[in-house]
Amino acid sequence: MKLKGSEMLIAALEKEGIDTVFGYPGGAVLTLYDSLHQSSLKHILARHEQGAIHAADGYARIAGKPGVVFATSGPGATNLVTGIANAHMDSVPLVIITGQVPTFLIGTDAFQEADITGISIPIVKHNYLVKDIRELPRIIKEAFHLASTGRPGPVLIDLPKDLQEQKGEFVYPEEVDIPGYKPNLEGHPGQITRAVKAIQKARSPVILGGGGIVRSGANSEIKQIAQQGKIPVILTLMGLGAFPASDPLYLGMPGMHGTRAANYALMEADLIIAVGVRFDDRVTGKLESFASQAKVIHIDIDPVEIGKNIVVDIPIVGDLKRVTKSLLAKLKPGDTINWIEKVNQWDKTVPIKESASKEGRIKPQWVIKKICEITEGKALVATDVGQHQMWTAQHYRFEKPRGLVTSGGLGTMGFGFPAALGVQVACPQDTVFCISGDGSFQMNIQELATMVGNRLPIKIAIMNNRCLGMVRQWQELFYQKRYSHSIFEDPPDFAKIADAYGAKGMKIEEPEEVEKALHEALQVEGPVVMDFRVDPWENVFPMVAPNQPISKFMDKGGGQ
Ligand SMILES: Cc1ncc(C[n+]2csc(CCOP(=O)(O)OP(=O)(O)O)c2C)c(N)n1
Repeated sequence: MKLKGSEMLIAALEKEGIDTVFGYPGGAVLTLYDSLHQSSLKHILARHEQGAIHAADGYARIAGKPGVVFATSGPGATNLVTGIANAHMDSVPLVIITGQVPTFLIGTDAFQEADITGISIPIVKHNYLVKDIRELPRIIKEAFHLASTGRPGPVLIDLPKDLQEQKGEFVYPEEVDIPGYKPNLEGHPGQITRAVKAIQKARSPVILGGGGIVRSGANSEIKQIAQQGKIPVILTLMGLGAFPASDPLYLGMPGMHGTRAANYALMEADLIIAVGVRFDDRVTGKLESFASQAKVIHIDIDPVEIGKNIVVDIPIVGDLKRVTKSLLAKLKPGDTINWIEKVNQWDKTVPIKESASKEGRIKPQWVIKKICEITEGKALVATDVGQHQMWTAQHYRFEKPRGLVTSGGLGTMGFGFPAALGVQVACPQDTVFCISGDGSFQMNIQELATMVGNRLPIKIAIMNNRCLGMVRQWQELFYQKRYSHSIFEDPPDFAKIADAYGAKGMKIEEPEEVEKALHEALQVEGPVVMDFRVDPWENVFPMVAPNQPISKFMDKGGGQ
């Protein structure tokens, strides 16, 4: 069958089971957009390419399949860069299609030409500049395979305008054959036996789980290992929900804003079973002091992660679900009674004592706790980046995987709201909350139009502290309260902005209004923007200063 390049692309997406794409048109993708007319694909028009890619990212994290993005050449493509890096850092499968200037103009500084394959090299799993129409079907097939297998990640296809027009034979390959790319799935049996022996021998083991558990769907295996071996579980930000927060074996999140139980347990453990984590500096604190007494078993699909930051005793490269299944088959209950008694004496949660500050201002942590209570923890939550993100991690109790969508590795302000759009598109029946800050929300506020236009009934809760809270906190703690450009002098009225876009806006200023407002927002069928005027001086505690041992907490009291 002879098809134009743009038609091939659409046909291939349909063959890959894609039903939704996120994007923004322009000169170099006019032909591609024209071909959408004859397709069954749903296209969500964002208001900025960054919004489109974060939405695709949120969609992919929740749907568990690749998100697809279209953008034009030049500024369209460069507007995607933050979103590509964000997906790369958090191992999110994306297939990104950018238009490029016609092949005969490439390299001439043509109008809207940007070398996006060059620019994106360090932040993609792979990228392609298509030069021959005969290669297009194979390239698309490979792109989907690469994005979604092994360690997932973003793959970019740059498709020149003339190739979108050019006709070629379309036969979509059934299989891929990429020399040098064969992710190891099973895990070495000898290493698995060694791991089982080490677990059996350990007296104070912990499981440190991350986003890899969610990506590979290994949560039930991890739960069985924990329960069978009587091993406490610690989850990083990316792993939250991969083990139920209500389980007595759960110790909380580790690291800079982790619980005492999680950090002390890591520092005193004799064995760390690290599953789908990458030992980020926000987790380890000062590396030389991190878990110095522990042997480490590290299971990950990506061999590059093993031994990258810490010395590993038993490395296992493989798909977590498969490896943990094999491990389980051999595991017997361990002797950890004394250890469990010990970890149970440490704080596993971050307590919240009051709903309001002395001045009667709303406490943001309390709002987040109420969102969790009122939705019975069942809402899907997307956050932005800053204090509100850490408070969400601490106070929303995630019971299931894929309940939290947050920018972990890159820490991208402006991610949360567009990501929530993608989450709601993937799960139209679910209640979706976007918990944002007044700084982050203003970074992609234009997506209010996308939300309203697509009738996405997202409930946005802005923890409005009239400042860049996390920056202000660091200036307070580490720069002797010299607040340099972190306080907003003239904050906008978010309720009025919501109203202007056609969403319901609410301003909540008194602590006693919080619960009523949340109930009211949940009664509204459409989208709601809740502007919670919270205490601007609230800090995220517990806290470990950067590059300090994670047992060295800054606060003395154990909570706010
Ligand atoms: C794109 C981007 N720019 C800058 C930063 C640095 N940064 C981290 S947290 C933060 C403040 C976030 O403020 P806000 O969204 O209001 O949330 P809050 O901390 O007040 O809860 C800043 C500026 C970032 N993470 N991302």
